[in-house]
Amino acid sequence: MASESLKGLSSGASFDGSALRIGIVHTRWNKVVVDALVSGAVGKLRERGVRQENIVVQEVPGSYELPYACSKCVLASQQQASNAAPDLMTATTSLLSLESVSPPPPPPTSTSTASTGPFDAVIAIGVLIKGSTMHFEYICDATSHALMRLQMDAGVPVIFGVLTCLSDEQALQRAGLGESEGKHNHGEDWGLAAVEMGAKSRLWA
Ligand code: DLZ
Repeated sequence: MASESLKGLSSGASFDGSALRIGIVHTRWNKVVVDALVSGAVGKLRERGVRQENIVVQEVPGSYELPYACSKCVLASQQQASNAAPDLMTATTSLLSLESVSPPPPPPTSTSTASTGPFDAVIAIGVLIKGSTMHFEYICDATSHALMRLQMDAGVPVIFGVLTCLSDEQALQRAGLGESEGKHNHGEDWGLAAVEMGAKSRLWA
């Protein structure tokens, strides 16, 4: 297996996440693995200074739903920033919950810690495991293309946190679980990638 430096993962630069707002959308499918990946991502976000209230986590059924949900999160946060939409994307309300939309929420108080504003990056996290039909290929293809299209169209970095595995063992290993010696939690890489891309996209604005 290639070393971290050969793969380009290790870098001297460390980016400051203290001003960033990051969305995470994850699946319920393959929950054990997904939970470990989400923890890995959140851990690195926090390590790089992203404030807890600036990390917004949303859940969807499966990977096929990730592009739509990420798109809604990105758009809602951008509209909210321009005061054109109700406050759907704070850390304490759920975008996908009708209760957060109607009745209207009370005005924010000075003690509220919920953050608002556009996301600097969104991480889409899911785990696809190949079965005996073509389902896997279709979902991998559709999901990866739609997530790429989203970041190009919305101008917001979308981190591809979708494992496309040929076995349960591969999935466990890539979430830092199981017995394998080479195990590594890829969620950590996605957290770091989100901070780097979020910081860079501010510089490039
Ligand atoms: C249906 C399905 C299957 C068979 N496998 C997975 C999987 O391994 N990982 C995953 O994230 N989702 C899977 N799904 C669910 C689909 O992504 C999607 O939720 C449903 O087809 C409903 O649109």
